[in-house]
Amino acid sequence: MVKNKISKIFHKKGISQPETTSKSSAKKIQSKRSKLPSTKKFVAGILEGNITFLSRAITLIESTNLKHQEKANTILEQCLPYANNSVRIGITGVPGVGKSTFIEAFGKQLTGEGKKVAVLAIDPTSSVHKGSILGDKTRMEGLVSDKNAFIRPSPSGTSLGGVAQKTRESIILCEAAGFDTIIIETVGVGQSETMVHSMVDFFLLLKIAGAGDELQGIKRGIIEMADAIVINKSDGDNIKNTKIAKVEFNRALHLYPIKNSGWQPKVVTASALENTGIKAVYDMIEEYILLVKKNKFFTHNRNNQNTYWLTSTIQQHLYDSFFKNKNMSTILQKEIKFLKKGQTTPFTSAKKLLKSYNDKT
Ligand SMILES: Nc1nc2c(ncn2[C@@H]2O[C@H](COP(=O)(O)OP(=O)(O)O)[C@@H](O)[C@H]2O)c(=O)[nH]1
Ligand SMILES: [Mg+2]
Repeated sequence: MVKNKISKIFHKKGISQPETTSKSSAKKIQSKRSKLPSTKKFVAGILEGNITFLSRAITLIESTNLKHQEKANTILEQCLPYANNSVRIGITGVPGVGKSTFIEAFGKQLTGEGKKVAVLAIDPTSSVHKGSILGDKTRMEGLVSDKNAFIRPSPSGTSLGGVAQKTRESIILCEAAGFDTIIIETVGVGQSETMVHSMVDFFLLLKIAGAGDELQGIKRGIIEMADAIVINKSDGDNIKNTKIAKVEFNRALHLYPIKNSGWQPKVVTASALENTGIKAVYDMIEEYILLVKKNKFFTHNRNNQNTYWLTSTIQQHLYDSFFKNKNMSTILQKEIKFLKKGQTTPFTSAKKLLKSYNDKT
């Protein structure tokens, strides 16, 4: 209504738009905003657990601006000695399974136990479905307003690999800021579960019963990765179905050999909406952490994950540097032609291309 009134005024000739903020003060605000605090201030702020500094540092990590990235790297390096002291939990499941509702209930359980929780999301579709973040925040209302919780949606418009790196770096900052429980949420799209699995200590798969997906549509690899399956929406008429699903999933889990962690994956039923089974999930993860700290798998796994990220980053870099190189792509096209004519073999061509790449770099 108000908007209409204003626009009528604007349409009358001779009446100019009233200035709501003076130009000079707007400039002042802008320059203040664009002026970044010093790295020292950033690090001190993060170590004090200051959420504003933490958020801004994560924004630097996500930035495509080279100067920002450099600053982010220095901040990261200085925060690293204070990181690592947390339990990292990955949560995955198809859209609608109840991840956001579950994280709200589970997060409240954690803060209720005196923990500090950071929730980071990896959503390769987030650039397309920006609206979902809004929906998520309303389902995590309690957690959003909890001072011991920090929620950060996935950066959009980046490749999955890019998001993964940024998320791993954000984990370090959250830990340095004193968050002792890090939840990484991902929607079951593409390779995102594998990504999340390779950066967490405990991997939790959310499912629902009665959707027929206990028998079909399950990506085999995901069940294999799971340390626990939570059958959500175990409430109302659905309780009976979830009990049946529990038996089926238990049977499925027992088909796999025991994990390197020494942990036998478990199936739990829960209702995120009615807050049942949430404490059981909490206790189960505590039990798991006790076990893997005792048998040293915890550290072993994190070391393996670090090595994996080191080598996979190099792989990605080499791949890009080769395939995005114009010279190489010209020679590659030529070799493909020879290959089609039967004048060379893939291996001879590959050797030739690699030699030419190595000679030039
Ligand atoms: N009955 C029931 N509904 C739930 C439960 N958890 C979530 N839902 C509902 O399922 C829908 C999807 O939940 P949401 O948390 O957004 O799922 P997400 O897409 O996996 O994040 C919402 O309408 C929720 O209210 C539950 O435990 N029981
Ligand atoms: Mg959600």
